[in-house]
Amino acid sequence: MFVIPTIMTAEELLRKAFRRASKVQIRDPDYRFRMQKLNKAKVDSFASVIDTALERYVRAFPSFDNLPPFYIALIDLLEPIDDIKRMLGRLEGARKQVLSIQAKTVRQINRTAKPAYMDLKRNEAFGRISSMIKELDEDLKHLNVVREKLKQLPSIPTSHPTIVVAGYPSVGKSQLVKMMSTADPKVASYPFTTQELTVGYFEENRTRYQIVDTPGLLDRPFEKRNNVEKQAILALTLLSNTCIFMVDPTGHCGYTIEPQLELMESIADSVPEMDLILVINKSDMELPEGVDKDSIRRAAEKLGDRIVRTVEVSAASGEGLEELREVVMKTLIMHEEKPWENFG
Ligand SMILES: Nc1nc2c(ncn2[C@@H]2O[C@H](COP(=O)(O)OP(=O)(O)OP(=O)(O)O)[C@@H](O)[C@H]2O)c(=O)[nH]1
Ligand SMILES: [Mg+2]
Repeated sequence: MFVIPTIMTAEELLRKAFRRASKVQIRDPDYRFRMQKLNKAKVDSFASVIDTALERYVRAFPSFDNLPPFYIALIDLLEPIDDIKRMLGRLEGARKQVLSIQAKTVRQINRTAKPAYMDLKRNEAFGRISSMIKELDEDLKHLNVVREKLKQLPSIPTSHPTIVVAGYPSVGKSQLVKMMSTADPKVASYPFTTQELTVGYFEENRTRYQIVDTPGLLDRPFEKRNNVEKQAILALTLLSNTCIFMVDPTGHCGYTIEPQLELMESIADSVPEMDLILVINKSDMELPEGVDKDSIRRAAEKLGDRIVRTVEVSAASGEGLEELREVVMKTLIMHEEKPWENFG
């Protein structure tokens, strides 16, 4: 998602600048002019290595104020954005100071006829710039760590109507995303789960709809989550307004229906921004004794209008998926909040 070049440490950066400055050569038969040109050129090349590197680093980071809220929320979890901004601000400040030391030193060298004074001024400039860069070392190292973290961010478009899929393990979430997608689902990393998010797409009336499978995120009661996980889940609400909550009433997933319905309530309570579509999966299979679909529907009715619809499907055979697709599109479009319209 965010491609940022490797950030050199202060020592590496200075070594590069000194190496570049030491290679400068000037031809001029006049000794004084030669020394003048040589010293100016060395200062210029030294400063320019640092100027270029620092400018490149600052520019490579995203401009945080223009990012979609989904990414702002995720980045903020990985590393407080205010801290990143402060570090980048110090890099930018140092860069400007380097340029002003450079300009001042060149003027001083221009104004003197004494080669010894030129050397002195050049060395002074090198010294001042070096100590400034050394002071930046901690920021440079830290930004390199931030860079690694930003690399883990998922690349999920924020401009398509989006629905997320929740439910206990093995209820058939991935199967559903696969069956509902017309194109090959994409895989995106999500820094807060060991698994990767699968993102599927289908198109209707020239609109591209996005379905996000959330393994390891929305498959346990919200209350049992640590803070970072909670925030990571809430970030999904900045992408979507509706969640497919899938249950498997057959027990083949390894869980009875009761804890599954409790999880649904827990998500409805803890994530008030999200409406839910209850999907009862594996309609091609027998129900165990004592379980019937009407009682599941009744449990859903307890949640009132937070459950916009209940649909029975078989993600394996495809039964009910046409209806589900219609429900998904309508729900996304009718919802007041449309996160994907805020940012292109
Ligand atoms: N008979 C039947 N099997 C299904 C159906 N949907 C999914 N399955 C099977 O159920 C198992 C679990 O399906 P997955 O799609 O991997 O479930 P999941 O919810 O993504 O599981 P996790 O990623 O572990 O959370 C697989 O063996 C699927 O083939 C269905 O409608 N009918
Ligand atoms: Mg899965």
